[in-house]
Amino acid sequence: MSALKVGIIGAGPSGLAMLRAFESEQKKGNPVPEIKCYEKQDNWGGMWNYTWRTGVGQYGEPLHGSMYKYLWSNGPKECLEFADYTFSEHFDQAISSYPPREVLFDYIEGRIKQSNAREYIQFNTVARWVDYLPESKQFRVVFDNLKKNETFEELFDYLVVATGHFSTPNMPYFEGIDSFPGAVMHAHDFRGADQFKDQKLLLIGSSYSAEDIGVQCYKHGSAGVTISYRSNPIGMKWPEGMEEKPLVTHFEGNEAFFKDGTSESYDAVILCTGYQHKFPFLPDNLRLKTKNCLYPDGLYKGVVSQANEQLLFLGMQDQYYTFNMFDTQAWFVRDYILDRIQLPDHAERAQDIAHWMATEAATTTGDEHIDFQTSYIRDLMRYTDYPPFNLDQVATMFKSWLKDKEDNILSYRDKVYTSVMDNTKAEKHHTSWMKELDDSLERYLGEETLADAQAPH
Ligand code: FAD
Ligand code: NA7
Repeated sequence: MSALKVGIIGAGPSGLAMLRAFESEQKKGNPVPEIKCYEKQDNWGGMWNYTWRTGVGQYGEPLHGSMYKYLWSNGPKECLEFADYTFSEHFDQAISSYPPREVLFDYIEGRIKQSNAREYIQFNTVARWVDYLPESKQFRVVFDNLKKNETFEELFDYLVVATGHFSTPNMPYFEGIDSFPGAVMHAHDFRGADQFKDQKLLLIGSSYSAEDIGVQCYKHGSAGVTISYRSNPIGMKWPEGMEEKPLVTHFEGNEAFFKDGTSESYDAVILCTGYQHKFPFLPDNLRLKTKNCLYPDGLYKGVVSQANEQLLFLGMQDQYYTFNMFDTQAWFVRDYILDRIQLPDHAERAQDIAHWMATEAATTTGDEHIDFQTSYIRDLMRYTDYPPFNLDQVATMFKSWLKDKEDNILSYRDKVYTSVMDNTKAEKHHTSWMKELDDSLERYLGEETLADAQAPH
């Protein structure tokens, strides 16, 4: 066993889940393969590792981070909780259900810090190119040590791609946008609402980014927020100052024209038009080619590549579930690599994938999407010893979260839920979300309540 070499690309929540899965096996005294993880940023945490930079990083590499200031969890933390490391264990106190970014980063880090995982990770190192060598049945991966400006090669029997898929913007063109006089950016480059105070904003797209960036900008004092949708409006009860319009047809100067024949002028445009699954380090025949969906084509059990069964992908689905889904995937991949899970043949795997994809295609509502991803995780969990948890209860919380948002998009983050891992009931945050302008860990865990902060609304 010790001869097997496993390479992991990316040390975000998915890559760290992979390290944790092997560590849990090691702790039982069982042999594990030789593991190496490579991360292009200078720290772990993936998206949760906030950066002020946009465009390129310190070493000229396309920047991974799409995270922004004042981001508070957009779903209840009880739905993403690790089954083997609870929020109560980490914080030693009950906290609210929708913590800010820094608090979630602290939680992610808390679990992995319990191990010596850092020793397995080479930071500031980007995967540049992968070849499969059929003679030795290994992957040859070329890495770039960004700090040293040096390339090097490694061979692996299994390659785990955990590079995320909310990093490379999807940037559609709208006629006239080239002459728009104000700021035009993609959500990937949005770093917080500050610069948009007193500005009239146009957001294009109607999913999580548009909803969350729109509400954040409203909260932090933008003069108005219009969300322009292509297929369907988000459909919340927006407060005065926020509205939805059908898709932009074109721009003339600072004026945007919409499909319904109306037009309006704006100070800035933010494209919340989603991301591309992008794997520039993989040759065409090994690339995962998919849109953002709950069951990408070509991945058996959502993780094993049909193109090469030694190639594994983590976290490539659109996500209701996050951290605990990455865990269940990582545990599955671990047991597959350890030869405890046998794959059916290629055709049977294709059939299984087709079945899941057809089931997803028949879903339309948010509740159905949640049920679908719940079934997916339940299916994965049958195979491994990842600590079982009450998935039905998590699905119920997700559905209730959808309803909370519909009821009031500005106050849903004040709701509290109960952990299915250890029954801890969340505490209300000391300040309502709309009034809380400080998202630091220190302020969040502190007890004092500032006199109603000077929120603009
Ligand atoms: P990532 O977190 O993206 O990590 C991938 C890692 O791979 C990165 O560290 C990256 O640097 C590294 N990498 C990429 N390419 C290479 C390469 N070639 N070589 C070496 N390393 C590489 N989820 C929630 O549960 N709750 C939320 O509130 C929430 N909010 C979000 C807000 C935003 C703005 C975004 C973009 C996502 C949000 N998510 C949220 C989803 C988030 O993507 C997941 O929580 C999680 O970060 C995914 O983990 P991952 O490890 O799969 O990918
Ligand atoms: P999503 O959830 O993939 O959504 C992308 C949105 O962009 C969706 O509403 C699309 O509309 C819209 N889109 C895509 N292309 C276009 C064009 N050409 N014109 C107009 N609108 C377009 O990405 P998000 O960034 O919202 O969320 C990703 C993650 O980031 C998520 O996990 C969050 O937690 C943060 P469609 O409905 O397809 O017509």
